[in-house]
Amino acid sequence: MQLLIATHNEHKKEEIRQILGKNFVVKSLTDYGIFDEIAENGKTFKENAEIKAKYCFEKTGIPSLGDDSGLAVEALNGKPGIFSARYADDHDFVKNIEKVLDEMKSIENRKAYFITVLCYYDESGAKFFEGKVHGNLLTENKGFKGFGYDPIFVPDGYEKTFAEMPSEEKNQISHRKKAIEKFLEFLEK
Ligand code: ITT
Repeated sequence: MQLLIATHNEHKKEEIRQILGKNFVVKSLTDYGIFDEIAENGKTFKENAEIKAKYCFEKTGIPSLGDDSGLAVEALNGKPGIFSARYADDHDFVKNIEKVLDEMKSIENRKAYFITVLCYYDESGAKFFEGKVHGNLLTENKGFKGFGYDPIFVPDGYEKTFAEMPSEEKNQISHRKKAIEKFLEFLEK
């Protein structure tokens, strides 16, 4: 099956490609020469995932998968949430982590979760799939793999951050993996 991944984020695309496996021909926006900044002005992960997937399906006619994701920190009332990519500065992972750690200074409750909402869009319209992974935030960065907030997030049941795991390990337990599993179950029906 051919699938267009509606993202400009290469890390996300690569994780999605790895998780989907061999039965999918994964195309990126670059493959279709789409460099447009897609305005993510939704108020929820779901709305933003649909904006991306719908835009790409309407532009290409190829079934499209939008991924809107982020980190929700309990003590920060769910922030950075839908603003995860631009919490301190647009796609500046270093500054975004610094802001979260700064706001979490001297806060003992370190609970947080990653969430992905996928929107699959084809001629039948939109379908949604959600995945979450719970864990705790460190007080400083550990590890260099992955992207975004991976260096400060330790998933429950582990003693290392997502950024210390090989991609295969993160991709077996992540929010993205859980959402994609639900998408694959839907396709099998
Ligand atoms: P597209 O909109 O082009 O897909 P994006 O990076 O802007 O790319 P989002 O708006 O969904 O995507 O923002 C997601 C942000 O949440 C991302 O930039 C990271 O900061 C964070 N994030 C999402 N998934 C993550 C993961 O698996 N590990 C670490 N951080 C993640």
